[in-house]
Amino acid sequence: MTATIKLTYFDTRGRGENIRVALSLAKIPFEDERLSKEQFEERKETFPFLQLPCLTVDGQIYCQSVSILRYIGKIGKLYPEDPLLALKVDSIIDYTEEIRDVMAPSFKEEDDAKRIAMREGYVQNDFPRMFARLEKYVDSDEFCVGTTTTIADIAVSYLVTMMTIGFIGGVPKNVLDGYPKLLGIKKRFTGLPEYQAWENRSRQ
Ligand SMILES: N[C@@H](CCC(=O)N[C@@H](CS)C(=O)NCC(=O)O)C(=O)O
Repeated sequence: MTATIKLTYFDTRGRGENIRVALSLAKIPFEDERLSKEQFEERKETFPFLQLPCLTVDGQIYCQSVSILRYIGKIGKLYPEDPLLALKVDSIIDYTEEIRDVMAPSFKEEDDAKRIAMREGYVQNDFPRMFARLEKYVDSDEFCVGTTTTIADIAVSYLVTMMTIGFIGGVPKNVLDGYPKLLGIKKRFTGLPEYQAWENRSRQ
C-alpha cells in the first residue's frame, strides 16, 4: 500500500523546496501543506524540533530537511544504492548546507546597508574558495555524481538558482560565472521535463 505523505513548510521555497522538487520528480503524490507564520506559531509545539519542514508519513511526523530529502531520494530512486556514491551525494549536499550557513547571519541583519555589506564580504572572501572546491568535487558539468539524477543535483541546482537570480541582495547574478560544472548541472537539471512540470504547477 502506498504511504500517505504530507510535507509541512512555509509558503516559501527555503528549506522545503528541494523536498517538494524531489517528491515531484519521483512522482510521489504528497500533500503540500504551507503554513502562515500565525499557523506555525499555533502549531509549533506539535513539531518535534519546533521547526519546519516536517514530513508526515502515514500519520508519523519526521523532521530535518536534509534527512527528509534523503528519505525521498531513497524511496524515489534519486539516491544511489552504492554506499560510496551515496557518501558522495551526502557530502555534496552537506557542503551546500555549509554555504547556506555562511550566509545565514545576513538574513538576520535588519539594517539594509549592513546586510548588503555582509554579503559583499561573502562574495569577496568566502564564496570563491567554497564554489571552487565544490566545482572541483562534482563529477561533471551534467551530474553531481555518476550519470544519473540524484538529490545532490537538486541541492546544487537550488544553490545555483538562488545565487544567480538576483534574489539575494548584495550577491551579483554572475557570481558563479567561473564555475561551468555547477552552472551546467543546474542547466541540465532545470531543463528536465519533470522539473519544468513542477515549476509550472507550483507557480499557478
Ligand atoms: N536544520 C533544520 C533547520 C530548520 C529551520 O531552521 N527551520 C526554520 C525555517 S527555514 C524554522 O522552522 N523557523 C521557525 C522557528 O524556528 O521558529 C532543517 O534543516 O530542517
